[in-house]
Amino acid sequence: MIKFSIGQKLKEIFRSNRIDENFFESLEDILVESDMGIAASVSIVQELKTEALKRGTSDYESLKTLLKEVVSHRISVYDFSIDMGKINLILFLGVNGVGKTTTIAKTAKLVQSEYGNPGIILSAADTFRAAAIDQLQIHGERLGVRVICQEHGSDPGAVIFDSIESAKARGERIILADTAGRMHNKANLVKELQKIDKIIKNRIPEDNYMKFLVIDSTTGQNGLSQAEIFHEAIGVDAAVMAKYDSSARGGIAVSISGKLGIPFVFTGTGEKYGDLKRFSKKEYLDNLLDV
Ligand SMILES: Nc1nc2c(ncn2[C@@H]2O[C@H](COP(=O)(O)OP(=O)(O)OP(=O)(O)O)[C@@H](O)[C@H]2O)c(=O)[nH]1
Ligand SMILES: [Mg+2]
Repeated sequence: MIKFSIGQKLKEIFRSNRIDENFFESLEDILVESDMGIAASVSIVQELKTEALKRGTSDYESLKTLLKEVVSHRISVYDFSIDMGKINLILFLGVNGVGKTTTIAKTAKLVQSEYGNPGIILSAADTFRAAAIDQLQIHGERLGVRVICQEHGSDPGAVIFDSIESAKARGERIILADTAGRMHNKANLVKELQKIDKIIKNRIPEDNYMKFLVIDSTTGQNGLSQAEIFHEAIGVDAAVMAKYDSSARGGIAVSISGKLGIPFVFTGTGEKYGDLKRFSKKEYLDNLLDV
């Protein structure tokens, strides 16, 4: 796996430059290149400059540690837990292809390994894409969890409603709901999500309802505009950094968390069920900034 390493590049510019204006300019370019976005990169460099000057930082290791600190303030982490006394619903959001359905299956596996068997339902509320329901059913069979679905093209809100009623009737504790990443247009998608959100809000207490946005970490700054759209539409509680095993630059997390205040909950590191970890800020920063 070839990772984009800010640390490597930092070392290179550190060798050729003293810590001066040129150095900070080059650093800004590197941060932009890592997908942090221009606004975040400028403000990080500004803060680093001020702090470095104040502390009299002049060697590579101290500067890197300071950079880690400055970036760290811009990332928050979501503390995921399940309330075993009630029904919990996680709605998975994201544009098509980012890894929603796979992340749902992996989340089911993670919950099984951490909580035993709390009674999990996969809710096939992506009724837009023909194969989506089958895909979820296959995961359900493999993982030994129930899948609630209706026909392709049916009302996603009705699927969610059924899932909640069914979980209530059977005492199941966690509903992982898929959603369509694409509709005929953006306005339709937003309207549909708002409808689903209302149905859930009327039935599940706020603390037990989580909205996780899946971000494909290889898509770069596009991820920020996606986050803005979903966050504005229904509010996102946390984001999942999917496909982080590929040669993702990863700076997008700084952009999303820093600008929108959305914390990160999981990191997807492959296609197998076990390839989902709780997001670790330390690991993320080490990956991004160490050589
Ligand atoms: N390498 C890698 N591949 C992943 C990861 N997560 C998902 N994928 C792959 O990405 C592709 C798309 O994943 P899906 O889960 O179908 O994505 P989706 O968002 O549900 O897509 P739509 O239903 O079409 O909107 C699949 O081939 C997955 O195996 C990951 O963390 N790492
Ligand atoms: Mg899907």
